[in-house]
Amino acid sequence: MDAPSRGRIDGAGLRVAIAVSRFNESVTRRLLAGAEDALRRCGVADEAVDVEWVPGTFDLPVIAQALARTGRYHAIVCLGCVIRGETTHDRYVATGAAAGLGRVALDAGLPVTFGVLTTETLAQAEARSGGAHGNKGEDAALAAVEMAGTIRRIRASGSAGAEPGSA
Ligand code: INI
Repeated sequence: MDAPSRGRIDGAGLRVAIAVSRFNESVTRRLLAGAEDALRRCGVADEAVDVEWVPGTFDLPVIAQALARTGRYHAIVCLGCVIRGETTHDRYVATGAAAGLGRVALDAGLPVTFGVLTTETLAQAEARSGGAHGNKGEDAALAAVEMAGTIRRIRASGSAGAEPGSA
């Protein structure tokens, strides 16, 4: 079954942090450009977006946590690129990042979105960072704005004393 369509995602008034990995920087710069462009198109002001670079994808969670703890942001977009190597190292990096970012999101009650590519080759990563398969940085930014709006709506209806089931 299809999910309800997103319609226009309104990011006006949101403050968003982007944490981005320097590892595989030729790809992550493209993810970052896609994310920044998507935020702008949603109406998030340029001055309401802060970018923090981290060494690699595995390092994203602790920086996302530090950003979350400032209380300044409605959402955090995390960008990285893990490409399969000769050993299993890449799997530990990607799995650790995914688990860590999920934990930060739940601990903080904030959207912490996963714009991390996990691919077999550089070509696959390029195809997903502004190529034939879109731009996963853009997708992560759109998800962050949508989620921030949903959380805002849920909290507002709660504080307005809505009856359960009345929405
Ligand atoms: N970091 C990445 O972002 N992508 C990779 O493909 C990668 N591999 O395969 O090694 C990678 N490693 C570095 C890692 O993210 C940390 O920066 C490092 O382990 C220090 O904590």
